[in-house]
Amino acid sequence: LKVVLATRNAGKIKELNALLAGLGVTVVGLGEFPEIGEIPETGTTFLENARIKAWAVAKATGLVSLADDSGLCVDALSGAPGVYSARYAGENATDAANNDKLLTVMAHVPEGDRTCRFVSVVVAADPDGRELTAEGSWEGRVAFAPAGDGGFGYDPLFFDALAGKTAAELTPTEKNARSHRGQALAKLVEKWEDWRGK
Ligand code: ITT
Repeated sequence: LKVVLATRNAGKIKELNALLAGLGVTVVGLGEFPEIGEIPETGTTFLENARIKAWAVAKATGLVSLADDSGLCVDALSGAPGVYSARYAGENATDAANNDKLLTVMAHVPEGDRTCRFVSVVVAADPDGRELTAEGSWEGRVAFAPAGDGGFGYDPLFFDALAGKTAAELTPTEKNARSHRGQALAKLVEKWEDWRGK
C-alpha cells in the first residue's frame, strides 16, 4: 500500500517516516505531486485541520493519505498558540521567530505557571471515503531559554521534566518514544489493520 504524507514540514516528515517504518507501507511525500498547492488550514481545532489536509491530498492523489495537525498549548496563554503554532509570529514565520515570540510573551511567567503540552491529531483518509483518526499529547514546561539542536519547531523550549531535558536535547528515537506525534501514531498503527479490512 502506498501512503502519501500530507505535510510539507520537514521535521514531521522525518518523524512520521520513522514511526511508520514497521507498518509495511510505502511512504511517499508531497514532492511527488507538485500540482498540489497550499492547502488553507481554515479549521479552529487540530482535528478539523488534520481532516482538511488529509482529505485534500487523498482526493488529489487517489491514494491513502496521512496528515498531522499539531501544536503547543500553553496554560498561561489559555491554550495559545495551539492550532496557530506554525504562524504564531506571523504568516510563514520561521521556527526561530515563533520561539522568540513565545519567550518574550512568557518572560514574566514564573516557573510553576509554565505548564504546556504538545498535541498531535493524525488523520488517515482513504479516497474510498473512510478515515481513521488518533490523538496524542505530551506534557512539559516552557523553558526560560532554548536548549538543544535536535527536532524542530518549539522543541528547544519544551522542557520534559521526566527526561530532565528539552525535546531538542532528546535523540530522535527518544523523542518519538514519548512525543505527542509518537503516541498518536502508535494508536493509529494499532487500529490500522482493522481499518484496512485485513
Ligand atoms: P503541515 O501543515 O504542512 O503539516 P505545519 O508546520 O504548518 O506543516 P501545523 O499547522 O500542524 O503544521 O503546525 C504545527 C506547528 O506546531 C509546527 O510548525 C511547530 O511549530 C509546532 N509543533 C508541532 N509538533 C512539534 C514538535 O514535535 N516539536 C516542536 N514543535 C512542534
